[in-house]
Amino acid sequence: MPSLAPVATGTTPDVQPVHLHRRASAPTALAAGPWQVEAIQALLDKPLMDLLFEAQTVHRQHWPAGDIELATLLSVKTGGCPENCGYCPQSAEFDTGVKAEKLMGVQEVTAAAQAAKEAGATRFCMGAAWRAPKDRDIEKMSELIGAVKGLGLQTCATLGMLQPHQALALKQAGLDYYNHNLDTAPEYYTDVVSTRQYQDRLDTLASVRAAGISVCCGGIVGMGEAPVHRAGLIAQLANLNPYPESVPINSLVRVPGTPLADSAPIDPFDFVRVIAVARITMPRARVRLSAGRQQLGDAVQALCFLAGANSIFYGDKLLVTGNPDVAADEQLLAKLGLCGHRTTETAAHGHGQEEGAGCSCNESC
Ligand code: SAM
Ligand code: DTB
Ligand code: SF4
Repeated sequence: MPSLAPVATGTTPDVQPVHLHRRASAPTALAAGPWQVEAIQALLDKPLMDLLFEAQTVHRQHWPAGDIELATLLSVKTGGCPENCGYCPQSAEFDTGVKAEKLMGVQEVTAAAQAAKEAGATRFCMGAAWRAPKDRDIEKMSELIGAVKGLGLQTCATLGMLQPHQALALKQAGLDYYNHNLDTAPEYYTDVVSTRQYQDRLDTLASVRAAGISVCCGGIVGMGEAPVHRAGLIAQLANLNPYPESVPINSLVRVPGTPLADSAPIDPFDFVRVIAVARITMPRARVRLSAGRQQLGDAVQALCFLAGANSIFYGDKLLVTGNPDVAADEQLLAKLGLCGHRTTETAAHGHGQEEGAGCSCNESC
């Protein structure tokens, strides 16, 4: 039975013994007991070069060098959400200019997924601005999932809170991953959203896991949280048992009209630190450098890859906000000698290729 109770988080930054090499061949059971928040904070506080070296060392023990997963997002049901997540442009409570739309049809979604595939994406993630889908929404989503799966893409969806029978229906429809973020530490959660509880998120994650769907779960930094809250978020993620297969780390996109629009931007090196600590604590997870890449610039993104990020959102748009365009990402990956094209995961070693050029990864791209 997965253990999904919130882990007690301390606030003292006492330095505890840090276990840097908890190796696990797959994101299954916790190898060496739960991560303590203090131990994670000690990692976050390390001299940056030491932290990067450590993270890259762990990365190379578990992943081929240079392999970057490309995941494309599509907002299939935009706006009008009844939740009040303080970061989100799609909440009906905030005046952000995002209009509520109906769920997209199968033809439009299939065309977008086909275009993403042709551009090189291997995963297609459909997002809906729902608090919790109704059963009839799950039926319609099942049709979309089947169509995307039929193109040979990995499927991912993020639809809000799920009941166990809904997760099972999505699994049957062919859903590979479900994205449901914990967003921040439990202690900071009520500062960000009041229309649901942290435990609601954990319950949905348990339903997803129980249905046999791979878990995509991460968070956002730059929401005014303290460093201890970043450590608390990573502890929550790393202590999920098993930890998520995909861990998206978002840098807040400050959208005018949202309560968090005036948050002080995070120091880019602190963002890199969070990526590095995600890599060290969850060695076999795909750590995704997610929202906020437009603000980071090429050099900081390169540091994120050095810190162990091995996935990006790929395509000109996230859900409703912008993302670096495909041409810019192709150039960046080529400049860095990273292999972002047509890499696919295999159960055996997490990396397989259909084709690729100029790649520096250790496999025969
Ligand atoms: N409604 C569903 C839910 O909340 O799980 C799915 C869509 S929601 C937009 C998916 C995730 O996007 C959120 O959990 C949050 O982590 C991220 N997100 C939303 N707005 C963001 C922003 N302005 N900046 C960074 N990440 C954001
Ligand atoms: C995730 O962690 N980040 C993505 C995806 N999962 C669904 C969403 C980012 C949203 C950024 C703001 C927007 O465009 O709505
Ligand atoms: Fe709704 Fe999801 Fe946005 Fe929260 S993050 S307001 S649940 S769409």
